[in-house]
Formats: sequence, C-alpha cells, structure tokens
Amino acid sequence: MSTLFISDLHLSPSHPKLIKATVDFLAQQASKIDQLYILGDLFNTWLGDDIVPDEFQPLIEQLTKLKQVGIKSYLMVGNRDFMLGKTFAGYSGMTILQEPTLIKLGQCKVLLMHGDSLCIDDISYQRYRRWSRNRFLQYCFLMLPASYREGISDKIKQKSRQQKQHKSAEIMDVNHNEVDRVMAQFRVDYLLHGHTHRPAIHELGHEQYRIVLGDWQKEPSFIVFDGYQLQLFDPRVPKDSIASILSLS
Ligand SMILES: [Mn+2]
Repeated sequence: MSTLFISDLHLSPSHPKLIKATVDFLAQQASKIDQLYILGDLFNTWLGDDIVPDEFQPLIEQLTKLKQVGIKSYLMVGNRDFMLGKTFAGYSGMTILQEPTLIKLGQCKVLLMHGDSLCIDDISYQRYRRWSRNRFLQYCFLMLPASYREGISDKIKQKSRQQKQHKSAEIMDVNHNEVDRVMAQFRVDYLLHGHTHRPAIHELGHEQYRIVLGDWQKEPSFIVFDGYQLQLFDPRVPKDSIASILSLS
C-alpha cells in the first residue's frame, strides 16, 4: 500500500469543477493508498470551521469515506487555510498535523512543511504571517460575524495581490539557507513541502533532497510513496526523470 501527498489545491466555491476533480481523484486513489497527507492550502480561503460553504459537501463526504475504508488522512494548514481547525478536520475524518511534522517513509525520516515559512526573503509576508498566526487575533477574528470575516479576508487578499506585483520570483521562493537550517535542526535528509507551486525533486548535495509538490491549477499534482520509491506526478515535470523519481533507502 502507498502513501499519497497533495497540497495547494486552493479549492473555492467559485470553481466547482476543481472540487469535482478532487473528489473523483480521491475516489480513484482510495483503493491504492493507506495514508493521505494534505500539506496545506487545500482551500483557497478559510474563514472558520463554522462557515463551511455547501459546495465543499461532496469533498467532506469523500474524505469521510476514506476514513471508513481505513485510510488515515492528515492535514497541515497552509497560508490560505490556516484558520482551519480541529472541528472541521474531525468531521471530515482528518487529523491536523502541526508544522513541521516528522514522519518515516520506509527507513527514512522525512520532514513535512507547507513551505511558506521557508520563504524568509519575503519580509512583508513573514511579518503578516507572524500576526496572522497570533492565537489571540485568531480568536477575535472567529468572534466576528461571517460578513466581517469575509471583508477582512478580501482586503488581505487584495493587498497580497498588489504586493506580489512588485516581488521578484526569487523572493517568493524558499531561502536555501533557511532550508539547510531547518533540515539540520530536525536532522533529516528529506524535506517535503508545497506552497511555491514549483514542483520538483531537488538534490541538495550530501544525499539530501527537497521534494516540492505542485498546485492544482491545471491538473492534479501529487506524490506517491510505494514503500521504496517516491514519485512526483505533475504535468510540468517530465515522467521518469531525475526530478520526478527518488528511491528512499
Ligand atoms: Mn501556500
């Protein structure tokens, strides 16, 4: 049996086709996997577990089905859906993972992250990240009526869009020193994350690897670990290439 990794689906009620594609994908995978890891930004926006759009109902049902057939599903929040909590995870049959989380694939330790915390060159984003993850501010946000929360979320997204126009591609990618630092801190040779929408398996030297999931804007992007090999499936990465297959030993 296999372990499946996905991230950055950015599901939203305004894109019902992508929700349907996700539900179909998970239904297809159900007979092949025994674990599912969602590494952040499953949803494009999350305003609180008490405001779940009806459009997500088929997805919730599919996730519940996975649990019923014995598949363990784990969810790490991303920079878009960090307000997602235990209540929603619980009734969708998922367990929330803290970031970062260390798991074992075969004999190898693998560190799982969403990836946004690695982009330390993006100083204004990291500032926003610090206050948006403040527990007290989050508590206050969840006390607001739905329409207020929506308004705040829209304003933040609008500002982020404006700022992104002035940021270079390098600034929005991971900082390599920060990657080295985190991997040394957790003593791992493998780091698996999403967020940057730049799918690839990078060899870092010294038999260390950074494995990056892609987003779902065009097609499903996912990683499968079959017990020996880790394989990245993404339309942008050539199949059977060095950037798509890694043996874990
Ligand atoms: Mn992200």
